[in-house]
Amino acid sequence: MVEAWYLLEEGEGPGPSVGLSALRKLGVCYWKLDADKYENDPELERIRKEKNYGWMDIITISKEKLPNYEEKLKMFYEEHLHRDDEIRYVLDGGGYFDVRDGADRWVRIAVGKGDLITLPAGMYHRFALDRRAYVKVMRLFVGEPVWTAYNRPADHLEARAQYVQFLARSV
Ligand code: KMT
Ligand code: NI
Repeated sequence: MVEAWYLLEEGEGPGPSVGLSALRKLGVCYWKLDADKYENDPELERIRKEKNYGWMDIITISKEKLPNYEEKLKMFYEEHLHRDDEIRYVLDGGGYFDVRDGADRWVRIAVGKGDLITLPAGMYHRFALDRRAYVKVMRLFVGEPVWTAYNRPADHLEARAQYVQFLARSV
């Protein structure tokens, strides 16, 4: 099971845990796969077919492997959204996806090896590495990838309006 909890104020430690069904209501999808066989995994193939995740690449986020590491991490940790789903499959290492719930509270989702997670288009989120300072992820995309991040506030975007509507109907 993927671990998720509310983020409290600085220095207050982790807040109440958040279950998979609550994440689902926010539009977050999650699968657990065997990352050791990502190169030949029928289950991954099934998901990619079903969800139309035709495009993929693999990136490593670490000081050694990622050019402009510090700058990129800073960008990932700025609260932002995309016009498309963010689909990530963790092959090694790990980190945190922080997402906003319906009441604009931060929910921290700890991801590690074997976690395939999707954040819906229009959802405010950010990403941070954990103490391992290393993650290897497969990025998946429907069609040609667009990585544009819109930092908050981005409420004027259609993708945001649609997500807000989804949330309102999802409670
Ligand atoms: C994003 O847009 O938030 C990211 O790509 C985060 C890095 S992927 C682990
Ligand atoms: Ni993002």
